[in-house]
Amino acid sequence: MKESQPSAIFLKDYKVPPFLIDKTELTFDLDEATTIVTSRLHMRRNPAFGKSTAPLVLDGGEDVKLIGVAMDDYSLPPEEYRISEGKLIITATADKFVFTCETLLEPQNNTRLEGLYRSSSMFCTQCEAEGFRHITYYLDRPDVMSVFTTTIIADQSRYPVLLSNGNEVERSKTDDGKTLVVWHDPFPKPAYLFALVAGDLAVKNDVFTTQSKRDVKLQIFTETHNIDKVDYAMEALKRSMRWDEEAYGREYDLDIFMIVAVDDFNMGAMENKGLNIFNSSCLLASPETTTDDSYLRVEAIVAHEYFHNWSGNRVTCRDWFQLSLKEGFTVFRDQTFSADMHSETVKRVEDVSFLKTAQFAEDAGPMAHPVRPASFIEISNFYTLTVYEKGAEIVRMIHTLLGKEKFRAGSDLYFNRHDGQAVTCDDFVAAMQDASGVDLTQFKRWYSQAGTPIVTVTDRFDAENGTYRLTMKQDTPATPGQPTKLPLHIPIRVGLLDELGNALSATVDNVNSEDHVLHLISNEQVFEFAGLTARPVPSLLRGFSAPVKLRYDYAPANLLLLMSADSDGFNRWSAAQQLAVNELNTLIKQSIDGETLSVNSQLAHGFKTLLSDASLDPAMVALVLALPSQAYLSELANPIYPAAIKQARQYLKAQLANTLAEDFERVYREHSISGEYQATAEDIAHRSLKNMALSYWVETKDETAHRIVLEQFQSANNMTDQFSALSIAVNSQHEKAAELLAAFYEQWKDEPLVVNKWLMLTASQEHDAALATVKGLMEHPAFDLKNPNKVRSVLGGFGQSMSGFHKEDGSGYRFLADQIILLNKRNPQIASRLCTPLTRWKKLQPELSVKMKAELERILSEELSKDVYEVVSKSLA
Ligand code: B3K
Ligand code: ZN
Repeated sequence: MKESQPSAIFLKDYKVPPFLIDKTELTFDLDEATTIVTSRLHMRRNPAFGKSTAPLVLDGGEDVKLIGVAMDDYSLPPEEYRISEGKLIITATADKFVFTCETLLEPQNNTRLEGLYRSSSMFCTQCEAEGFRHITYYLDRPDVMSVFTTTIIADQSRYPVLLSNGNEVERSKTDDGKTLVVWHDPFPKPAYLFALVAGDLAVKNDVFTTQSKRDVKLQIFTETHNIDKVDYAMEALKRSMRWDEEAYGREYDLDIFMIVAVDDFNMGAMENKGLNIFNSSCLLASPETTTDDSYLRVEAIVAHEYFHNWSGNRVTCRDWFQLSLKEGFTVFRDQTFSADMHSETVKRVEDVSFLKTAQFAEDAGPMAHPVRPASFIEISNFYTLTVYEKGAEIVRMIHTLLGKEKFRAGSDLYFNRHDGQAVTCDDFVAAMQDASGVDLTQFKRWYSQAGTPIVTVTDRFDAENGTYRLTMKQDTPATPGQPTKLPLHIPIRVGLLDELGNALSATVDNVNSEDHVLHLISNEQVFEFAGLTARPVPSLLRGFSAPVKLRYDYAPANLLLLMSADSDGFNRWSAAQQLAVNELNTLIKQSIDGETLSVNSQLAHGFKTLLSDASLDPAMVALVLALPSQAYLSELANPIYPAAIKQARQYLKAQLANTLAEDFERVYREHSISGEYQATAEDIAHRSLKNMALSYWVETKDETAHRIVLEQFQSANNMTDQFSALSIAVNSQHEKAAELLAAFYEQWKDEPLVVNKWLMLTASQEHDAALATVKGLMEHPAFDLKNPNKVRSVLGGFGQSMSGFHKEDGSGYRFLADQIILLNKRNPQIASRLCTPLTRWKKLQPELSVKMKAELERILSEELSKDVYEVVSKSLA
């Protein structure tokens, strides 16, 4: 353990910066061994800070070597500045001055992948949140916005492409024959949006004409061998640009928009002004190598990063506590975009399913924090599902409370009022409130209160006067640092059905409708529906109108009714999930108690109806057929018995398969489409239902089904079908599974993105030798500890495997802890992310819980990065 532990910083301590940087002039002299960065900062004291003689304190990093410092071209002798804990401090400064400094970097040794680093043969950058300080000394905080001019000097033959933000304004040759390019970005921006790329790259060009008839040059850059895989991303970019004009009235501002794909990247992508940098896994797509899911992901991420140009770049965050200001809003924007491009209900189900599995688990664990955290040790740890996904739910609730038109008026006001500013979540809500007249005072608690509220509903029908009453209670469990909670403003969309499933109109507060938004604002409240002749079946929380856990004691028959007849597509799915969860919980309990598993499955009836209804969207049918995942069942369980969850789920799947074997076979055949691959909603829907049906059918151990898996694997003309066949073979423990895995690797070993999928599937297998398999993968030629995608595939995949990770003797936990310790220094952000499965130790069955805890303690006894220290120490607190 370190002598002194890293300390937290607090939102309440926020102060405006003492200095401003009007202009930033950077020169990069790039070279393989050392890169020299010269920065000239045109600075002045910030009038908003008040009169002061505060010293100039610039952020830096231990990996930055300072060559020299000057003030207004006077070189400072060492006694006139000092460096302490990575910061450069100059005590005496004028009110206005030009600060110059020269730093030396070794990008090739940068394994943290923040700041300037090498990926394959190129140079690239990642500056959000605090990466810029690893390039040069700076006021590295988002409320310091500056106009950047960037000069890049490099060898022409190795780095013919030299890119930075804004527009290229100059290109020449230096005396020693190198290329010199100057980029200028006219929009003031924080340093986290700075980017630079240099390499020998191929480009795809296109043009987008904006609504005001300006032509914007679009460019996507990749390594030469990948340039044939960017057409889909380019089309997605143009769709995003058009959509943001139509849905939000937002037009692109610069004359050029560039995207670059890099292989080594800590996350998905980055919205640098005019120069987005993408993890190649989130940009490249081709039918042969990319699954439908990945196609949709490429489209969503291209859109997300593009939308940041307004929600994030033109209007940015005042400080990192406000991260959800840009992330929650932008996720909401990309979710709505994808819904508009495909199916609204399918998209909603996918997003909610993810939220309920992963964000709810985060909100119930030791790292639980509000959407606007009050403190942090390392900001990189707060790019979380809470900030992103729950943050998006908050914006969605505002949309529900305001309605479409007023929400648009609110977003217009927000963008216009704050263009060019660094603002807060409060400013966002104020704009929404001012433009709509809707009071959001209590609603704002969603930003500051952590934890998932539990809403418990009971009901009573009064036949005499035809009223139906819903009593709702809300309760948010305690989270670290927040023992007591205040009531939230929770919008709950509700409809009523008669016993045949017809929608009923009813009157609430003098409004007669088939669909009501109820405002739950107190700890307990009663809502009365008038004008009914018989007891209705309630359809609660339609569209998942709030990120809460809903508790209402539904009879199985009513869940079946909702599943087949509710007018709200989301709740049809939700009812099926609830039914499946109830049955799985019965089975889990039997398994824990050592009983023989058996269940009289109502779900089978629901599935039967669904499989025979040709009028339904096949994508929705596939989603309803998907049993709750092991991860979701773990989130619901307390304590978690991993082996019981695995066994129960396998049992139910096999039982449903045997009951409905003929239906699954028929549906498989009906939805097998031929022809050229297309990533359209319609074709994706058919493929998803077909492959879901096959995954059941194969469980019957029917020979035809087994043969069809092999045939589909061999003859598929697209990765979705081939990879589905492979996954089905692996998950059903098909006798040829190992052979197929080997053949798949042989076929695709030269396509790194496909190999990543293979690594993930291999690492997440459920069998006794799972841990040994993963250890083997770490030695496999396809594995590379330097590449985050590979680490995520293998170790992330492993963390999902009930058999490998949760081995009874704790060896799975020990193995993961070893890898975290190994990666802690090399790449702290990735190491910290890998800790997530270990943070659940308190919820595990007692024998496993102690073993997991011991591994966390072992990690904590090491010399740790801030990133890993924060997660591990909070988990043990
Ligand atoms: N803003 C970036 C995330 C940066 C993460 C830094 N650790 C991508 C995005 O959310 O669009
Ligand atoms: Zn984002």
